Amino acid sequence: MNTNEIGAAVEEALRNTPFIDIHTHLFPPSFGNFALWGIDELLTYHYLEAELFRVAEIRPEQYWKLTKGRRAELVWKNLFVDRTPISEAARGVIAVLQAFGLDTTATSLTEFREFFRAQNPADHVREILHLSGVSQVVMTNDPLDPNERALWSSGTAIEPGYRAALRLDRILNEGTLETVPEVRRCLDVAVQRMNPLYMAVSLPDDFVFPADDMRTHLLREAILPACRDLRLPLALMIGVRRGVNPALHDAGDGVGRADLRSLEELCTEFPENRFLVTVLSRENQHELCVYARKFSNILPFGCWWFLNNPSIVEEITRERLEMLGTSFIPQHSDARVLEQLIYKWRNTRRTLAPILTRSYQLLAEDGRTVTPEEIRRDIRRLFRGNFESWTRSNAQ
Ligand code: RAT
Ligand code: ZN
Repeated sequence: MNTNEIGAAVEEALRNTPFIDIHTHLFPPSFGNFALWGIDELLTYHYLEAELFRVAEIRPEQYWKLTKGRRAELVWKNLFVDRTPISEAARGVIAVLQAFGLDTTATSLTEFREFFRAQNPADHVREILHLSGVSQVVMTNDPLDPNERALWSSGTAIEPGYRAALRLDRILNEGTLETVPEVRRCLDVAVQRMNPLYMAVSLPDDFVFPADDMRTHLLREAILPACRDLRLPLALMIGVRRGVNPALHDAGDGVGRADLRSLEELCTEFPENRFLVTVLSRENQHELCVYARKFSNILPFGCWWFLNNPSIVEEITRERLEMLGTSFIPQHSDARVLEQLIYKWRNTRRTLAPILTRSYQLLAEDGRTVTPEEIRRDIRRLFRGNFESWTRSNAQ
């Protein structure tokens, strides 16, 4: 294949491979208010709120007193009417509107609201998954959220396409449960109810393991033994600094470089556990690749949150391909609002196409031409197979 043919084969494989979105904050329609969709939710996404506070007159305290509808209108006016929406998060909303044939230059939200109100939720989910090229989304499920717990314990049916992930932030970062037996019982009950694909925790930039603290104690005595017994990977999402500017609520979290020697300690002490790992700091990306080369129980995943911008995704993905071949998971969406799947996955495909093409082209120059079949196999592995093989013991 020549360069053009390679490029076309890569694009074809990216387009036709149904991806698994391994980390989102989405919920199925049966979860009622947990399931966010539509224009008001899209515009009040905290990535956009952070941008609003940079330019609008309004102070955060006043903003939070407004209704969601008013907040959405303010975001639209400030970021989409008075300014050109060229940031990643703003352009994403434009891409969603365009996907539905809506007027991206409208000055009011009326037409958009009418459009979304007219959708049947279950059909809308099916359509969005189809448009996004995603076959399955993994949720973020908090076993200690009373409202969510009520839904799980009443056996609420879950629409196809959604799977659970058990999120441990309250247990490991807030110390809500104190003893090892309490934590273990909570995990066993939650796993029984949710049938999660993995457990997950976000960790601060100053995360240290081992340390003389509750987190180390619970990881060692409760969480990692439970993950091993239940054959579930633990996703470590390292490097978030919560509440750097608390007035901004969800938009107020920041990032810091972490000391990944803690990861080395974890992998050495728990060689039978599997760790899905993502790091928020750009400065930690190369080290993560090096650690993944030392410990086969690390599977790097995603370009998380502030990293999910084409320039940075490109850099990280090239580095990972060069250092790890296809043994990583390039991206997750982190979508909170259903329709975000459309733009986030479209952007990922668009950014990855030239990177993969270039890798195959270099390989061809060095003496090995790839076939379209091999390209499909690689892309399937990156966006499905690697995750499936790590979670197989727990697949549907
Ligand atoms: O990307 C985000 O939406 C963040 O607010 C976080 O939710 C982060 O992804 C997380 O899972 O902690
Ligand atoms: Zn997230």
